[in-house]
Amino acid sequence: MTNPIPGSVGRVSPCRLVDLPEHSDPRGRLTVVQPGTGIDFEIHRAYYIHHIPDGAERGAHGHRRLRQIIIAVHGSFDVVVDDGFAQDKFTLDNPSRGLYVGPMVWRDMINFSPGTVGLWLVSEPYDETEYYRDYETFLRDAKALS
Ligand code: T46
Repeated sequence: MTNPIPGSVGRVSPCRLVDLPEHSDPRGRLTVVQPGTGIDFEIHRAYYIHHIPDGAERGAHGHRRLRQIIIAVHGSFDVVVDDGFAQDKFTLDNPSRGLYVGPMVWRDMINFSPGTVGLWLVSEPYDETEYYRDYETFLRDAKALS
């Protein structure tokens, strides 16, 4: 499951962890997400997941164009990424560190800790036709890219 070359998954644009600027003072910590600070796309939509039942898993899809930063704002979960050639698993457990996932990457979100809130900041408006929901179709198109 673990890829020997970190960040090598993602043939169009590799997946990577992004450290987000954090401002800490006696009142707590404030984290900033802004294009230019490790994020190379304009944010056109945000959504978050919460009240996740024990054992639930999300994802099982890929995107044709969408780029995204995934942040565990509270709690933790794992993101398994797969570009049709290699897989890797990233654990998100720090609200000041996001995971960039680019286009043509299949992803699964698993191992949610109780009370997790996950935030997605993405490059495109919602468009169901932009999703791959069938792994075999994703694999066929991903392999055609090489
Ligand atoms: C992802 C994971 C974590 C909308 O109407 N607008 C939206 O922007 C989104 C993201 C979803 N929806 C509707 C479509 C479905 O009726 O919300 C419902 C659940 O969405 P979906 O089945 O796509 O849920 P997941 O877990 O498969 O995936 C969603 C995101 O689509 C996906 O990009 O990373 O949450």
